[in-house]
Amino acid sequence: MEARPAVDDAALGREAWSVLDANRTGSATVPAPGLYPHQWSWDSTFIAIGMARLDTRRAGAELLSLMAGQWRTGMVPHIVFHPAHAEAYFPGPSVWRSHDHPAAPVEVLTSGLTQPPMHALAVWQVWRHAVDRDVAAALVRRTYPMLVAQHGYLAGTRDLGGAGLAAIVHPWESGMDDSPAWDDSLEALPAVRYSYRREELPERHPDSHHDRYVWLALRYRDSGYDGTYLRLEHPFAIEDPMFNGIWLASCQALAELAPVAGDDPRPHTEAAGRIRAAMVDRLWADGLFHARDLHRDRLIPIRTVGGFGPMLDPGLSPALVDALMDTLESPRFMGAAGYPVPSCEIRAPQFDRSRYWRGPSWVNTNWLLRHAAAVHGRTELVRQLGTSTLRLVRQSGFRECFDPFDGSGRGGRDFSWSAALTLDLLA
Ligand code: 2M8
Repeated sequence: MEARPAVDDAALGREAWSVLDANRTGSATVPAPGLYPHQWSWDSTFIAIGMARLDTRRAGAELLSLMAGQWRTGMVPHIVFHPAHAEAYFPGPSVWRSHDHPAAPVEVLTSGLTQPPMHALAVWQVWRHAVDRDVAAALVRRTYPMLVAQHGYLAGTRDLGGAGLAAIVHPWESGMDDSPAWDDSLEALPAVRYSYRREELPERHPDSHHDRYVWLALRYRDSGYDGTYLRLEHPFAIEDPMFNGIWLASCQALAELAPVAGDDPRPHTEAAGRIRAAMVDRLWADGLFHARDLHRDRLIPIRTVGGFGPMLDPGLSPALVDALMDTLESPRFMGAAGYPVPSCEIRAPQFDRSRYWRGPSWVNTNWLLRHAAAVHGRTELVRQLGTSTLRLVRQSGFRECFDPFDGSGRGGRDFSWSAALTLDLLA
């Protein structure tokens, strides 16, 4: 494992901030230099949460730059492209062709998929921790209608199962693209092969899966990004507990923000209640939440870190929180990992300690679980997740993800959300 000289909190904070400065392109921050040269949706929400501890204006600019990519349908795209690096990442704007779509923004090029709806939760965090209250209040008033539109899109177009949950229509929408949770659903798709240069691909995707990712994206694009097509024809539709747990937490955050924006909080609290009831009814089994494949109408058996997403909900019953805590602390997850929280159950045959969302620990999911633990007053878990996440970045730097046994870094270096959330953890 790489050895790093010991750094105190102040020096670690300075290092984190300099990573964010280096990854800045105009008002946005890219996830990592080279590897991801555009603005990614949930990355920027975590980046804004960290930045808010020191610079309210910059945190707000990060979110507003992202929301400039919002479609008139309310959909917030998973990538807002940086024009100077247009085709430096595959698939780039020439694949998504957002400029051909009447609902897409004219000024910026975007992808046609979305990502976990962290946005209202991020605005609320910025509001709670802002160093400049006036700037934060202005940000809340400006973004509130955008966030309401985003939630309306999820509740309408994305309720493909008709039960009140939002479905993801592509693994990229989960934010955990190569998670073993999607393996069977992907393998049920036709075997396809595309002719892009293989060396352009990120190392984490077995080729056959990446071809299917592209195939799914092209099918959706060729439908005109059409909601009816998603309901009737699109072959990948999954109710994911992390995506929906984050959405629920964002509904609660919107209820907190509503009075600041001069609006009624009740519809957001009611929406949260509906999502909670649907998740408990449809996604709970064996001490954890599971993803549901809508085409096969069955729960996906593998346990992943995504199954803890609904713990972000302050209204989740104490009995379910206790059961989730047991699973989290068991040898399937934290009990057998030196550095929590592995992205996939350690005992699963698909677990791979070095491959992205198939095993490694991530700063953003650690932050989410720490936030969930705080919501439920589990102070020992809050302390443990905070300390072990800081230990990871102190030892291995602001890497994209980490080996859950020895803490060594994996994936990109100088990764923005690892740096930004370090600032939040140090605060
Ligand atoms: C990874 O996803 C992108 C596709 O969106 C990729 O694999 O190229 C994921 O880790 C995702 O969660 C993250 O937002 C993105 C950028 O950091 O990279």
